Amino acid sequence: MAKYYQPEIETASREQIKAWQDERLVKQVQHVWDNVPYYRKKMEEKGLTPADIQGVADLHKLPFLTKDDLREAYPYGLLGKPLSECVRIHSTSGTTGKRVVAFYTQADVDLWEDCCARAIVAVGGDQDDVCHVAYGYGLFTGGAGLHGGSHKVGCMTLPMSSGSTDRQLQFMTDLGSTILCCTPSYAAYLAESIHERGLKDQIKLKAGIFGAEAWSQKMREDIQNGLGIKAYDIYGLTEISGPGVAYECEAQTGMHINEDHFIAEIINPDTGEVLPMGSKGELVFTCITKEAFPLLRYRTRDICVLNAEPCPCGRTHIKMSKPMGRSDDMLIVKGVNVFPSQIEAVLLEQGYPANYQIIVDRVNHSDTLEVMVEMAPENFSDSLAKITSMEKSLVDALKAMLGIYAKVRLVAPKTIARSEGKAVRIIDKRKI
Ligand code: DLL
Repeated sequence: MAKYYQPEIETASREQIKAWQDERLVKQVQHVWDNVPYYRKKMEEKGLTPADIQGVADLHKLPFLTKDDLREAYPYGLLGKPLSECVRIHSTSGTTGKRVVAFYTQADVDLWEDCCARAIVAVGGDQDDVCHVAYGYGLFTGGAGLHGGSHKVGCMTLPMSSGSTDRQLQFMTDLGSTILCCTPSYAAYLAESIHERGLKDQIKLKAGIFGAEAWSQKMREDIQNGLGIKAYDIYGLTEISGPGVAYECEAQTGMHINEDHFIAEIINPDTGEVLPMGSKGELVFTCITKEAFPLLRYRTRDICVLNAEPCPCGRTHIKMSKPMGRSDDMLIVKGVNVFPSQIEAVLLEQGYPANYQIIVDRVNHSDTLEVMVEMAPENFSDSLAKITSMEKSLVDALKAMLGIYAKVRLVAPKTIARSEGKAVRIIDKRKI
């Protein structure tokens, strides 16, 4: 028997969901028009006023927002409420000086936590569960989102954050964690560590809520077998709240989008044209209830497919597939967003030429990042000591920029093959 956190919402009729979306969109457009001059200007440039948006059927008229807009408007340009009414920020792993910073009022935090609570209940969670949150806490939304959702459901919440595997396993066994929330790659690593230490009999986990990075069906099977659990997907992005924008139910066939808060569209990433249900394209979200960071038609750059078929679980909200890739060059490495431009900025700043390759792989379910870079002819050296010291300072500079370790391999000038067309900067060997 399926459980729902907010049954009247999660199983509402399609007519009801449409009525909510129509009404909330109209209100939200007025809110943005009145309070976000940056977006008002974009609407004016298209000759639009709030009167042009009478419901979801008019959504396509509104201008898009992109990550570039967020950077241009950084930090307060898209704020929809006075700072005195905001209670929290979260941020994505950044680019040079300009991270994406998202703001929340208390109502925004509440609705986000409701979304995460729905995700926890959808995997069978209730007040008797011990919810082990091993997503990072801090600016990243993973820890805070699932933590808040777990509280709302009434689970015993273990705010573990990421890392310190020994401590994770100790609490997991001593306190009997039943639901694990972390990135799929960390779940796979925990499964291996449990196996190596012969702890499987002492683990009480029954379900896991894994997201923030791409993972395959094969990885799902490995985690399910390794931990003896059911592994569920969860999707979200900082700009739209964080985790819980969409979540999987017991059917494990795509993630229900919380359509009472977010309207999803699929567009052709090249033309911006809205595509019919079932087409593959770029996912675009419009927030219809958020106050402080009310993004309209935000281009996620995630490529996926929407599905409006009825779900056996009884939830009526449409589902999105796993993201199948990106329409930009952002890489997600160990759950951290990495743009090649960030790496290039560090290399140039340190006096290297822009001849480099970024090699991403997944070894034992964990991502690795390597940057192969040519030394400038004037800095070329074949002294091992000098190369090691140069590599170390690049590793440190990259860590400061990206927040994660990247292995650096310095090579002699002209080693990296030149391309006649677009330079091949990224080699992603992960099979996902
Ligand atoms: O990753 C929020 C999150 C935290 C989601 C914990 C799920 C669990 P950002 O750091 O802003 O936010 O990164 C957002 O991560 O645009 C996708 O490309 C990717 N992503 C998120 N969830 C999934 C998923 C968080 N389930 C970006 N599968 C998004 C594949 C995902 N990619």
